[in-house]
Amino acid sequence: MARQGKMQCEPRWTFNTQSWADGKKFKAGDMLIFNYDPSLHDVATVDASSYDGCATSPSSTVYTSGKDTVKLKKGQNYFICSIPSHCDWGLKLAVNASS
Ligand SMILES: [Cu+2]
Repeated sequence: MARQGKMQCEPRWTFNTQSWADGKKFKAGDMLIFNYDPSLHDVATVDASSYDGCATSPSSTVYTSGKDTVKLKKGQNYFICSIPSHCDWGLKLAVNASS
């Protein structure tokens, strides 16, 4: 399906959310809006190994406002919740954005 302009999407930021992006097509510059209870979760950008290992790295950006807008970059974009164990319980998301 053709699409024009930038898309805004709101991922389900809760446990076992990995499949949220399945079947969705994203482009670089699209916005993901993370809506969640900031007393429960945060959103951290991570690289592939940190995504697999459920750990943030010094290069991670951690968002904590509860309504955080993140612009997708080209390629794989990885997000986890950095609260201990939450990523292990599936609060993680990988989104592939084409150019
Ligand atoms: Cu969490």
